[in-house]
Amino acid sequence: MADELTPAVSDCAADAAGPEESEEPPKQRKNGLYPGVSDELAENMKSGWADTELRGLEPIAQAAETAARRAALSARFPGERLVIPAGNLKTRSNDTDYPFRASVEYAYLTGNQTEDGVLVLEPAADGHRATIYLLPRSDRENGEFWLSGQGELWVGRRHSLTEAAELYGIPASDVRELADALREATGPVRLVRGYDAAIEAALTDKVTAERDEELRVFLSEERLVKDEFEIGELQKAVDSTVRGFEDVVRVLDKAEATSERYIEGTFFLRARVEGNDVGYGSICASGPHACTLHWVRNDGPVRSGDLLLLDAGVETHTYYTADVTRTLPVSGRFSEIQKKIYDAVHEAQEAGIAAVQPGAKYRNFHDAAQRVLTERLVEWGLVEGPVERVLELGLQRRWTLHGTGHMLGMDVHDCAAARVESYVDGTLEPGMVLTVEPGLYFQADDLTVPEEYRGIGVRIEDDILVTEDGNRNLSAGLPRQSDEVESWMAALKG
Ligand SMILES: [Mn+2]
Repeated sequence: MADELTPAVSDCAADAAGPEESEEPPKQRKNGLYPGVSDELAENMKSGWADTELRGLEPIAQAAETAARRAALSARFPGERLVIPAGNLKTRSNDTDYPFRASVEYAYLTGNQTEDGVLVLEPAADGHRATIYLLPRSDRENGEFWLSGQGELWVGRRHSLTEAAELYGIPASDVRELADALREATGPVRLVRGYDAAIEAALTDKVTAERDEELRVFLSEERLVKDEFEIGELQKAVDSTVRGFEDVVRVLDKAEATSERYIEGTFFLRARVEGNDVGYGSICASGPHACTLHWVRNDGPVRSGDLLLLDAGVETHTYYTADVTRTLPVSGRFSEIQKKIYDAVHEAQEAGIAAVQPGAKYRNFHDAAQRVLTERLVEWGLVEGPVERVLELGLQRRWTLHGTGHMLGMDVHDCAAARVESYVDGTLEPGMVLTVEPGLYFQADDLTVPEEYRGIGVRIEDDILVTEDGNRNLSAGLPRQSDEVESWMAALKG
């Protein structure tokens, strides 16, 4: 990346106070420009640029859905000002930032993903009037365009406020005026916290933690049932993920020659080419690493004869992510003990998926899968029965470790702020999308199981849509049954 101008520019024209300045006062502070920029160059840079304003833009594909989501939010909090920030860039180190991802709440309600953006719903006679506050195009007159770190010459062209209003179907204003406006505003206000420190500071005397939490909870619960646009995006995410898993199988020999990183990189390529990113750090866990639930270091060897647990998901450009796990024999063929454990997990997953039904309790699919796993553990003599006793005491959890699934959407663990009664203790409804992902994990140092089990971890995870009359497996494009996994791998490895 270019950095020749960065040290001077990063402080920006308006608040320039670099160490050199104390010794030699800048000549051109009146323009907000930097020392070293001649009047002639400054003048030259102001003009000679084409008009690039885009006219007659079509609204984004989900404009109708985002409007409906804002209408539901408006109806829940009548007469109150609602402030939903996108968030700001976060420093990675020195002058480099992490890739920006807008807050889920902001992106869900606007379809926009710009850093520093803020959605405000102002109380109006008939509900609320929405405005998105954004940074406008860079000014070329004052040099911001090329001298500011936020200038478009450095970070790329932004949409003008007029363009943004057309795209998102929401009037747009300059975000640099918002903090002052909020400071002066009167009347009840609620804020989604945790994303934008400047906006929070402006509202600090006007908001309470309890009332803000109610807003956050509502926005999490609003996302429990997905609309048609969201279901389409989740299917796209899954379809790209299926292709990413196929990519990985094709390069397993290269992973064997290098490390788990080859698998991570291969999947990431698919995610970046077809989507926005991976929805979470890919878990590329070979051999005993499969028993570490969130193994994302991915720096271990990949050995023929071991299992590879790959838990990965592509995130679409609109932020919807898949969350899929397959446990694959690196060689292409399961050993006898691997197949025995794998088939038990598969059987448990089938029972779990069957329990995903509209009107069913959310907990049912977890209970169904846990029961099957427990039956096998008792049958194999790893824990003393009867099954009811083991389930009651939770003894199976030494090897099943985690819950059997979660809601899926713009967050991989979606709707996390929803109340217990509307999520974990709630009832499944058509339009909900959740993962079903039982597993069995025998740690390499678990002396309570025979040696042949140790170091084997198996999880199978699919993304399931609750429909009017049952469910649909969005990730059915990847085989799960052990024989089918083997023939699928054989075909891909060629
Ligand atoms: Mn998951």
